[in-house]
Amino acid sequence: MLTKLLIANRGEIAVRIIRTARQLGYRTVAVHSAADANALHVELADEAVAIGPAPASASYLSVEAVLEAARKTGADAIHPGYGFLSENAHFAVACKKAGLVFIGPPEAAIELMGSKRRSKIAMLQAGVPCVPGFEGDNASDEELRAAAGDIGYPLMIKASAGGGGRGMRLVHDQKHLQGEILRARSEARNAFGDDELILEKAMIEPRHIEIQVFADQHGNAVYLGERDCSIQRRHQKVVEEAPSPFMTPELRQAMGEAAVKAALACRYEGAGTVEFLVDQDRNFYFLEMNTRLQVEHPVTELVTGQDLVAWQLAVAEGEPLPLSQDDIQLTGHAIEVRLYAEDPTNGFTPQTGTLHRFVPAISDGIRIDTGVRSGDTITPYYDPMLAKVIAYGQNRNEARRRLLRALEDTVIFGVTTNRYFLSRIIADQTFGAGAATTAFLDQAFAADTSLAPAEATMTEIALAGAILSAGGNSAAHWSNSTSSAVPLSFDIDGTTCSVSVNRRGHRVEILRGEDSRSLEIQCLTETQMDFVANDVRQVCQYQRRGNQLYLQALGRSLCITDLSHQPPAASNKTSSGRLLASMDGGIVDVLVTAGDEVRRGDTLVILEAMKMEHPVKADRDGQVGTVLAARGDQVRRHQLLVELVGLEAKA
Ligand code: MV4
Repeated sequence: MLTKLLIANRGEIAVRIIRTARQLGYRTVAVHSAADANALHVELADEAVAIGPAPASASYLSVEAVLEAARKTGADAIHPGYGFLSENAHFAVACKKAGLVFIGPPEAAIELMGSKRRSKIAMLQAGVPCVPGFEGDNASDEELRAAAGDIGYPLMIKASAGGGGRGMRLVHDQKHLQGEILRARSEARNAFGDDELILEKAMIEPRHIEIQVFADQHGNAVYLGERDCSIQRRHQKVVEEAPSPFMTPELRQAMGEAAVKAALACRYEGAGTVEFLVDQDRNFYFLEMNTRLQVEHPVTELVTGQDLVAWQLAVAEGEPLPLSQDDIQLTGHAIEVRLYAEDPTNGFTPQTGTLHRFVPAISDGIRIDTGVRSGDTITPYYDPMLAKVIAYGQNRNEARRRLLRALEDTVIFGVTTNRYFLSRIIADQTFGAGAATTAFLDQAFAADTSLAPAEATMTEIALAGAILSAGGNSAAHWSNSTSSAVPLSFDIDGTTCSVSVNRRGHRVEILRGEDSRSLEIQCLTETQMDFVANDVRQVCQYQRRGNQLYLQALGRSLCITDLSHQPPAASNKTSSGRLLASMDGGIVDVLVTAGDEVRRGDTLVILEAMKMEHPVKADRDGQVGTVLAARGDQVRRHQLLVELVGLEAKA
């Protein structure tokens, strides 16, 4: 019986594996690079071992460092997750040599499926339909040219050692063949150290549908339905769903049985995914087999009700598969999107920075697998995936609706993400009709309007103006008295705005040139504003950090920089050290006691008035002398609440 599992991975998949392992009673060991010392997966594991510096090559990809961590902690099994060492046959062998159970298939299966040429030959022998092509052993340019004549055009040149779209070139006609062969060869040599090439008939606008298979150590193998992964960007899957909207029960059975044949043909054990291309006439062709648990496995878990990591551990323990083929039922629909720290408006470049606030929108039918939390630094060392947002529904539209809402409601402040791009895909009509093929993003998706939101609307500008004009200490500004117009200028996602803000009690009017908007502020806390605009009550989330305002409203996330150079509250006024109630109200909370050291800007007391919370902040550094307020007190305007001592208060 295995008792201690080392997870040789990071981020959301490490967190996810630890979650199941703990539920099943395993002790867990995390490994981490120097950059991940405070990462969530490290905190959740029972033990954690630093295995090297930030670069993956010196940490998560270091076989020696991972095995040393297993030895040090007495782990008896290693789960590789996906990526990193998960499909490295040498690593699987090294684990076994070290007396460790590798949670994955036998190295022979990893080895075979790592070669497009050899795996295709094995599949053809097993009776699995493959894309028509040529798989000569280390074929020369001449042999490839001769074979191309038989295949016809367009055709695909693929690196045998490639995968996931790497080392693949589409050739439209004979004229370009030789040049593309030379380029494919050198690309393969550089990327994989192996320049063997195969040829395939190119399928036009196929769907990418993959079958989840599982096999145990007793010769059993089953399929657990399919996942449609046709929406890809440069061979990166963007949206995955189960079941496929293109599937029929007959096709599912035929593809499932072919996938099981593939698994049995290579004496597979554990979780595997057989990828197929499916044409418009529902003919399907073997593409490749992934010998790991895939990123997108949660959609299968949701429609089958099975925990695939639990299955992996059961199979590794030598147990038979938990279910027979007849026991496996598909219910409902699940759709997953990958939330990335990348900027769709700038070539999807990876983004780094501090995730000031990250609040996943967990709700009915929503699962969010993440390895990050508020305050984390997003570094440039690893895949910039922040989370997978997976929605489940009784049908596809319910899943779609829930996913859209979850995307809009997830609070993300501090790092640019592809959230808006994702929500445009899920809202798109072609996607909604289940008609997206692998050509969708390139052809059917209006990139210009979908990569980034349009310019900030006047309502968003008004929200920003209302919050910024509340100033650092909103209490000092939200007075009942009529105040003069407050001029503000700020940058809102690249647009510079100059506005004037008129406040009268709850009501705020924001003027920008000829444009104006009125809002009624219903409730204002440090993180949320409830407001009424055009008689419609709404809510926005926000966070102020210095002159930055992060604002999330109406499903959009905005970053505003206050350019007003307003003198910070109380910076140039004499600081009395006597903190008064700015209006009649009730004391919600007192956060300090006599003797506490405080800094200027620290919130000492929360006052509630006009259904708004108003933090009463220290107007200078000092020590709390007397606290004259207590939670629940009703206080009058200008009543003394707290008196600071220490630094010489100016007269
Ligand atoms: C193909 C293909 C069409 N014809 N092979 C291989 C790796 C996988 N990620 C994509 N692969 C494809 N192989 C033949 N013979 C179409 C794909 C394909 C694809 C190709 C280009 C752009 C996006 C794509 C998305 C899914 C599948």
